[in-house]
Amino acid sequence: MKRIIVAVTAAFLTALLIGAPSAAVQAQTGSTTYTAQLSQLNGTGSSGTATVAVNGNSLTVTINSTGLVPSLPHAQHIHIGGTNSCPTAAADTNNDGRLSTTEGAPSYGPIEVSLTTSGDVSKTSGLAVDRMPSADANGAVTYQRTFDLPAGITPQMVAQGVIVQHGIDPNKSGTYDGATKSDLDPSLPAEATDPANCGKLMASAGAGSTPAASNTPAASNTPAGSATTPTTGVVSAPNTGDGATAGQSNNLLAIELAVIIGLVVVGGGVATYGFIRRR
Ligand SMILES: [Cu+2]
Repeated sequence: MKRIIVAVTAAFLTALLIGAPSAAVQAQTGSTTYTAQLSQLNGTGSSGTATVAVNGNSLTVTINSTGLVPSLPHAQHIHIGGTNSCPTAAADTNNDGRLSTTEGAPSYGPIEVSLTTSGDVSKTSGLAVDRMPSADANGAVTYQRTFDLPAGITPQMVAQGVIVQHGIDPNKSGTYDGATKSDLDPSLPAEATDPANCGKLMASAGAGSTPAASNTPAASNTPAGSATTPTTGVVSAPNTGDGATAGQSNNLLAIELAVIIGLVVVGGGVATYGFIRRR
């Protein structure tokens, strides 16, 4: 009788644990985080990191970048289309020594989401520089905003997106000037709209990816150390559904899956042991 109880208990435990991973994944599917490492275009030396957390129709975009023109606004967008990639210098098809936004379009496609600080985020706000973030006196831009996707843009499209920040100052005048006019708006100098950096959004791997953890100094990003509660990993899954800390959720998910796999192995061992003893 005792052996039967052991075997039944082990079988139940195993079944429970096998069922657990799907429950844990479901608790996480509300939010997906994408990360882009921003690299310079037009020799600006600019770099940075952008994260996009997608939660249903809502996006939370966080950008921290440096090397931009100090104290000037920088138009920034999610471009979608082309080959969904960042251009190289070879994209300067008219060989004038600078890469215009249009010349980069075969790589990153058109503007689809305008990363404004307030109001409309559709492509029609692409050059709304009065609602774009300004770099600080050191040329750093810090941006975070949560907003709903503009009409016609799906989360699947965002997953293919490329982040681009615009505004360069090759003549070091400290302002957007020069005789060359913008390919996007002839009333603006080209410097105001030429791309300064670019980064392709990539799905943040569930395995506690370092990009997601390192790029949000402004957010209250609790380090992964706090997530080391292995024995209760499955039980704690529901409280990680908070979209604002999607990177953290990914870390928790990875830990939970590791714990679940471990428990399944142990459960299987116990079941096997009970089965052998029964014979
Ligand atoms: Cu753009």
